[in-house]
Amino acid sequence: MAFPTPPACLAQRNLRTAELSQNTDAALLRIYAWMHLARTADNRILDLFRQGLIKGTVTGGQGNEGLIIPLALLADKTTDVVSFTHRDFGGHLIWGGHLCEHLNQYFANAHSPTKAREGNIHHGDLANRSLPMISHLGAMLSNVLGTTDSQRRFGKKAVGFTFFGDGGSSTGDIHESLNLASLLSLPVLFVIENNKYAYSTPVSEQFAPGTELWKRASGYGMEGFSIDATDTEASAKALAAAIDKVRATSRPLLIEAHTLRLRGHAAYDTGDYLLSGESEGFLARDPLPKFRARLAAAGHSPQLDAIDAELGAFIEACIQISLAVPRPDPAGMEADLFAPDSAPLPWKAEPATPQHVTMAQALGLAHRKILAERPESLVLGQDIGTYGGAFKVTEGLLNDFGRARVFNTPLAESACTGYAIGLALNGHRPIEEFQFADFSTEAVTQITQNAATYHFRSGAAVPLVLRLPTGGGLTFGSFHSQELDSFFLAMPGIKALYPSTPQDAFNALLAAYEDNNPVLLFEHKGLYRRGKFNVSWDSHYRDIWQPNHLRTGDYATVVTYGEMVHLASDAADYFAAEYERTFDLFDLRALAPLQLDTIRASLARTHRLIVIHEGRRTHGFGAELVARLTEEMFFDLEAAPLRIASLDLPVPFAPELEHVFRPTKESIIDRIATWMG
Ligand SMILES: Cc1ncc(C[n+]2csc(CCOP(=O)(O)OP(=O)(O)O)c2C)c(N)n1
Ligand SMILES: [Mg+2]
Repeated sequence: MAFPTPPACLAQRNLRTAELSQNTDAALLRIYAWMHLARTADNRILDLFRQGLIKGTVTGGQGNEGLIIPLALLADKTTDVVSFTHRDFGGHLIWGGHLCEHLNQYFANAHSPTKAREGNIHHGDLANRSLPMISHLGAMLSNVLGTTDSQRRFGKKAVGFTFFGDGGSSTGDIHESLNLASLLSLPVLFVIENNKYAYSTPVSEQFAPGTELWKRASGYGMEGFSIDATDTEASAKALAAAIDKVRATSRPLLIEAHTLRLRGHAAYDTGDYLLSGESEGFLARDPLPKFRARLAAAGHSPQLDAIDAELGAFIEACIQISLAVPRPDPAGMEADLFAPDSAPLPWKAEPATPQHVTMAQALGLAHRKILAERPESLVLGQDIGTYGGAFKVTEGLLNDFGRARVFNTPLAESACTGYAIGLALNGHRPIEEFQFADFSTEAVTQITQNAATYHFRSGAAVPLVLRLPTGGGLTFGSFHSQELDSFFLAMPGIKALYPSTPQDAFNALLAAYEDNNPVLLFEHKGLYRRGKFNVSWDSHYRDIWQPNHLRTGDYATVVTYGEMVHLASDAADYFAAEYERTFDLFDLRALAPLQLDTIRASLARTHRLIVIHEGRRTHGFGAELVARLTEEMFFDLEAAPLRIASLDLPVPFAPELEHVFRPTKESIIDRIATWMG
């Protein structure tokens, strides 16, 4: 069914700064119309929730319109970047789309912009750089930084808009993002929506008495000020000047907007915790009636009445249309987890002659090739510039490709990963090095909840390579030695490669780079300098997504990856020599998605399975491999599968302890010999 035609008062979604002084009343009436739309729609959404027609919960923006409506009207929707919060429904309405489309999101029906995979206000408009929110407060700030930077790199004079509440102001991501924006000099307007409460927690329990959040700006080297967002006209003028300034200076700016949350935290909130008279005080400051009274006093009552009537009828008509849309179809959910495979990039057949290199150098070569041939590529990470990275993988790249494309990041894994996600959403393809895989736990939300879920919930691709120097055996202790493969891959939406040779590492970086999804590249630190081998252009580089059948044998099928490939290979030599028993040996290479066809075929022949990995045993990657292969191959198996892994402990420091902690050639031989009986 066709969408109802919006009334004329909604015809314009833009407001220029000059209009506020030269054509003030028309500008203010435009603001009023969108405020009234947002308020009425928010109220109706609450009704529909209470009638059971909307599920989950709804968090209204009632009281926040004096901020979000002028801001969204003033933004340049053809260039700017935004990520609205749960109080910003009015912003969504202005940024793009028809009210029916937004209602479809709330009804979670077949036409929902998130395909009903996300609820209430968790949608965006990626074609127009409105980045959808995830629930995790603070997580979207860095995404806005990345997409805004990407816009600037493409020559667009964009401004980024990002929001957080008085509660969200306490999260680490907020601090990391403010610092990062200032450091990189990004044109981002940070807006604090201070409505005095975070759910039931008052600001007095959020930060120390006397704290004024906007004053934090100076600590980050940026300008900041506060506004009273219940005074819509003043708020519009202050926002207009701020946006112009950010656009012109390319410096970030922090505004603390004193705003209101008139309907409590969410639909179910009883507001019992409010102090006596507080609620009445909020209502007395409600921006909408105040603004209406100001316009009525200027003689605009007839227009205001007409706007109210037209919008009321429009909203009801839209609700009826959206209510009639069918329920969503579960078909296609699994296929949508990952962005579809991309065509191979037109790589040059270089290096044509083999280079005799270590794995670290092979990865360096792959970076060099990508930076030389792919203008959208960027390399970032701690100490990866002049220093060349903790493992010297990126050595020389800064010198050859410049600081704009190869740059150090501050010690802020979460915001830097969020920033990389933002870059990836807008046509850049970042490769981010974590100094040690262990530090990626600082970015777990960005990796597993944000990047990994993006395609499923929005249809947008996040082509992002996260390089993780991994593994133990080097006396680095608990926090520089871990295998985090099964930790991350317990979450859906992430691909992962784990090469064991220099050529595979070279191929893996190219394959990961051209994939349209977040790809974890596990690089075992013990392999970085385990001898030099020939590496050259390999047109079959995408085979890295398949297991490599390294040895043929008939006694058992051994599945392993990473450094363990070499230990397993040595063990296989031993068994061939001492026991005259041979193994089919597979280097898995791709941990996600799993490709097990050749391994199943092998098992059908050998009837015995051995899985070896360096990660811990319990909930380790082997648990999944053994479970899956046993489920599928149970009647082919002649013995219980053997799982060889590290102990269920933190990685111990001293060599004598670490030697016992993780599999060694000797312990692998012992375990297999015992298992063979
Ligand atoms: C990191 C994180 N922790 C907890 C929550 C649960 N939660 C959702 S909204 C909210 C309160 C947020 O308060 P504030 O930032 O002031 O925004 P407001 O809702 O007042 O606009 C909380 C605790 C969350 N979404 N994210
Ligand atoms: Mg709040």
